[in-house]
Amino acid sequence: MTKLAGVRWGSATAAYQIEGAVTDGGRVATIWDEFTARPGTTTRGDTGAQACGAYDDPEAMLDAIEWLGLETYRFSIAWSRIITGPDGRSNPEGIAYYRRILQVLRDRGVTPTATLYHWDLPQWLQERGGWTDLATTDAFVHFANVAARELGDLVNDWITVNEPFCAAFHGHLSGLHAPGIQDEPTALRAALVQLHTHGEAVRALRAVNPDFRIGLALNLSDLAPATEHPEDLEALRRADLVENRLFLHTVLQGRLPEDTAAYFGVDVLSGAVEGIDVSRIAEPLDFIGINYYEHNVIRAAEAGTDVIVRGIEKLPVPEPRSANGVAVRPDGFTRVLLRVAALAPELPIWVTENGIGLWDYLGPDGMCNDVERVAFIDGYLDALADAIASGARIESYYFWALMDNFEWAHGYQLRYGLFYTDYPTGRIMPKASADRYRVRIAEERPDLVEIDRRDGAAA
Ligand code: IFM
Repeated sequence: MTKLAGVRWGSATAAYQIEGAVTDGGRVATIWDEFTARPGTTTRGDTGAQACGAYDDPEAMLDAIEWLGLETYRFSIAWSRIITGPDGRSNPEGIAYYRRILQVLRDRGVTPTATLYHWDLPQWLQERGGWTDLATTDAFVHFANVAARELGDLVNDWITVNEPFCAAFHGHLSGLHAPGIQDEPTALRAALVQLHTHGEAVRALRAVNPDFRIGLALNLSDLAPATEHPEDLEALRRADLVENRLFLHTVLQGRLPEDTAAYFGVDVLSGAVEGIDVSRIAEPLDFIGINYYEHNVIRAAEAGTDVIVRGIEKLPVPEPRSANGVAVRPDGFTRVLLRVAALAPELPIWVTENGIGLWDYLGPDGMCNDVERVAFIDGYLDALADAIASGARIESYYFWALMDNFEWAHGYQLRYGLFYTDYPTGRIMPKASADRYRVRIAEERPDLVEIDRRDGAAA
């Protein structure tokens, strides 16, 4: 038995990042269509209008999943393709698209995990208040119901919301993400309305089918203080509140961290929780999804430079790091997983995302030799094994991403894929990291991928 025995192997994508065809098939506009149309919001003015073309032609993507030997594939269902407006009418074309994908996955023995909210709020809901308005919860519950009824015979595993921290604080405070608002009370409200929506959606999904497995995906950071001085420790506590505890503790314990009111202010907090029963957010889950990317060293700074947390500075991280300056710290991954395991020892953990952004390119031989991502895979799988050895109940691991795609404000420049996407043609081809991930899967599960014993490579 290997140190990673029992883990299900997967990879992930999200609708707006891969589908394109934003005006086709009855899809309605989302906040990302509106945001990316504003000048200066994304690198080079990139938008998701074309992305990887996975709406028009999902075949190459489905073949890539099979070639890697994945047991499970995480994707997201575009709300805007399923529900077309305030009257709640569903769209048969959108439903048929996801049924087609799910049927192919089933035929090929791949278990799907469907994310319901991966940041693509329909624009008509934004115009009515978006994530600050509890009517958005009702609309989401309706969407979840329709998705569960129409697709639930083909998908059993559901993620309600993906990274509510980013949607709340990048969408409504730093303004780096759609809808591009910059206001702290609005951001806190958006965080709590999403968490409340998550709780309501779990109940709605269970009412459709009590056998569904349901969780959410939280991005958590590993944080360390720059020094042991009280000011730095206090700065660390603030960063940990906003980036981690506000989400993790509320979802698992049904109460806000004690320092929430002190940080945001009593009045702001009472506005943010209006109409929300926080205790109902902690609906029992079948798994908790963790997206791990960030390790940061935090220092107190009067004129803080962080775009989200007041009075802190994140120190530049040493090499190795990603192209966008994120630390490569597998030990941080182990720590985050063990932290979650300590809070909820019985709850299975699914690593719903883990990956690295690089400026990948094709060499003269037409291959993408992404050696940093190859090393990343080995380092982070070792870190996963360490977490398991120390008692974390890890059930699944999804590499982000299956293929290069629209990386939000970074557009198409920053690449995360195991497969290289040639955007002009829509072709995808395996990078060195795809070979490596495939070999690692084959080593763990020879029944999924055949290894050519002559050279150690997957056949
Ligand atoms: O591409 C994103 C994804 O949509 C959410 N998690 C982080 C990824 C890399 O930035």
